Amino acid sequence: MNITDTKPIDVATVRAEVLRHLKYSLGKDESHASVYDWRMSLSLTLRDLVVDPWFESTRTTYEAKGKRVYYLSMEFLIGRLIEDVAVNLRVDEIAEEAMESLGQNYATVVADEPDAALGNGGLGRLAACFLDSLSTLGIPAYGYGIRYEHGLFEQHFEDGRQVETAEGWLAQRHAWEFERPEVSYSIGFSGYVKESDGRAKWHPGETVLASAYDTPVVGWKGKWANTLRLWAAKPTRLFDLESFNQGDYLAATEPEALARTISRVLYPDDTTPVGKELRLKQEYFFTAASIQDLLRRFLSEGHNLRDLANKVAIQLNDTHPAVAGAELVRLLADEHGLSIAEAIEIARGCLGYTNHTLLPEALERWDEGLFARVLPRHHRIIELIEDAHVKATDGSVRIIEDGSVKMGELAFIMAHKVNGVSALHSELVKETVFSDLHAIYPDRITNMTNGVTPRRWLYSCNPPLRNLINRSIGGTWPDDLEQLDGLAKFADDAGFQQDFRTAKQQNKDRLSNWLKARDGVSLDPSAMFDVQIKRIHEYKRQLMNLLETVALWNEIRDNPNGNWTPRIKIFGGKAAPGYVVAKEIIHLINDVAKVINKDPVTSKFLQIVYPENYNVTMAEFLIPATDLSEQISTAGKEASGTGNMKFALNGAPTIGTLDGANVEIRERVGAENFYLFGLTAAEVVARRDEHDFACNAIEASPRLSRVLGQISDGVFSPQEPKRFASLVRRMYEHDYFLVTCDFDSYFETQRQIDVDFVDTESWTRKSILNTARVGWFSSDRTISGYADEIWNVHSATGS
Ligand code: 26Q
Repeated sequence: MNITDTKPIDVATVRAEVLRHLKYSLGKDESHASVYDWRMSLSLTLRDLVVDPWFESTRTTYEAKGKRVYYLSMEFLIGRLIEDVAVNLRVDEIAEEAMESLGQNYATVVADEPDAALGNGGLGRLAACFLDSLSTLGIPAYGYGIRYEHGLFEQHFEDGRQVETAEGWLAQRHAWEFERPEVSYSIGFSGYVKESDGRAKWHPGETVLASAYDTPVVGWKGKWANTLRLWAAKPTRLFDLESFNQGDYLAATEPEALARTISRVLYPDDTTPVGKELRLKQEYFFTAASIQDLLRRFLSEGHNLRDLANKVAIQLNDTHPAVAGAELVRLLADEHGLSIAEAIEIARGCLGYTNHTLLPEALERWDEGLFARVLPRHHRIIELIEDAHVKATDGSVRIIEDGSVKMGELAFIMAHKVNGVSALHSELVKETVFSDLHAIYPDRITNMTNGVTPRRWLYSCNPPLRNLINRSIGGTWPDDLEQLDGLAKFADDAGFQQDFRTAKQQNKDRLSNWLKARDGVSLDPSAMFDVQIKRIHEYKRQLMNLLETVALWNEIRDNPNGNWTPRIKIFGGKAAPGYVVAKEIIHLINDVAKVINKDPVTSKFLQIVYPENYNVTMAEFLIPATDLSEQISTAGKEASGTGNMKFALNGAPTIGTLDGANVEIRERVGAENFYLFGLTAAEVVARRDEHDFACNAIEASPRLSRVLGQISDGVFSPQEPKRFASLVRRMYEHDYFLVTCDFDSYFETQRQIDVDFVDTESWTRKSILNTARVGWFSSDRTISGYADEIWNVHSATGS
């Protein structure tokens, strides 16, 4: 069913519905309505439009009794929803007209919506793209996660240093969700296990309720809508009346406070696990609620548990929900009486595990004592899973080792398929982190290269380019992105080139206006916009980008009358609050920006901009406006990257290493349209073994030596000259990510880009070919791959 086909909606209807919601849902009179009231009314109007396709999808799925996908993820980094929903329902222009006819500026209303920032970065954003694609493809699916009261922290700079404040998206009403007070499960922790008649029973010492909140997720053209079900933690007993009556008012609210803590806040650490009890409780909380929920649905359809794997596909987004394996075994064996061996087999048939990192320090491990205390039954079950595995494989690989429970091994052993997220990464998964398990199960590891949704990351964030593409190849590309290939034939067409440049310029102007209004900074819209936006991490090498910026500054100062290509270096990204080195890098970027931006000698040619609080919404402004995409991680460290795909799709060539999905992007756009530099993954490994590799590299590069000297002498921190001395010392002594080794080749590649960028025709050609040739990186393609190869599920709409 296609809502826009069956129920044509016009401006007058939307207008009337917005007014109805304003009055009856918000209780506001038009004359007193705030932007918030208008935004809520519009959101509720759009939400109404999703309900019919949502019901229809749910009904179809129940009637078919087919297989469903359950995507378990600690993170869903969604961003704003108004435009997303309006675009998917094809009512974006109608909604805009309706709001304008009510005297409301549509852009202002849209901008009032806070980002739903229930994720840290790539992994969470990937989950959001997958939800969009699952609905677009009409695959019956649920996303399961946590309804955090506070999403990812907000970042501010104080004297150049990152300061975090709590995010508060739920302080306002969340317009898109439906509360389901009747859907709740009791989730236990700690306590003890009692065995009788050969059957174990866990008696938790503490329980909380997991209470469901559903958000419909509508796909392209409103043909199908799935559900994102997020769990909020609530107390099983609201209030301790006894304490209250005894006058201890604080103790009376204690059960409530304790329970709610579990869904209070998103852990802001990407890539370095924290090992904290609360995090373990969060993981188990949402995993157990989700598994109970899907089992209830399965059993309500009258199936036999032995058929579970024919009806249920559970995908684990990294190891964060890996306890699902043990929980499923516990329910099947302890609650439903299956044998442990049978339970393990059935669970494995359902489970798939996606790995997102090779960084050894990022692989989740739990202290065994902590784990056994919080989840005593699961601890025992994991031992049984390990026994079975060891017996079957005369195994060298353990799940519990040296006092820790290794979640990667648990996820691997309990999954029928394990996937990496780019071709290179999947090979490295086989060769490094899981080489032993790969030798035992050579068919288990597979690759599913990431993708991004073209609806949000081209259609909706880039209207000028979207319109140009529609005029050139028609409007059916958003759900068949490889049609963009049809643009390649215009790559040398002068008229098309001019239109392509105009679109880019409009996006650059839009970004400039947005930043001017937000932060008061002015950008020269004719300069090259050179952009690196992602979490701040040493392996992503924002530091190398900055060192190159300083080197360029030096060079311009040495030759101020040179023919320099004006550039604006734009950085965006947050550091984990406890990641000291990442925070030093932020401080250094801001300090260097302060000095360089006020240098009258170089200001025509070079500017650094680092807007605070990078998020999904900022990405939607930045990416379409970008001329050059920075994807410069140390080879072998970035599992995939997804920003790299978004930039290429929006016509920005990449400067990048042979890392993650860069490899596949380059293969597709062509080597001549991708600026490659740096060591390969194999060379990186070899170079690290060379004695004094960093000192040697620095010594061999006068440019780099000079820059490091300036930083450690306090040129950029005159009020505290030694501020960055230790950061620089680290470069010499412990340059684990090989900034020093790749610096020269990075610098030289950038100078080639200076030359190429001003050859307007040839640069435009490269840009066009980037857009034309990256259609394969649609998350629709990725999800089709999971559906065929891992989940064995089919579209219910024939998409
Ligand atoms: C773990 C334990 C405790 C607290 C936090 C965490 C945690 C949270 C988030 C660990 C890792 C993450 C996020 C990882 C992540 O975003 N990885 C990225 O995943 C993308 C999607 O596959 C890839 O494109 C990126 O290359 C990868 O870095």
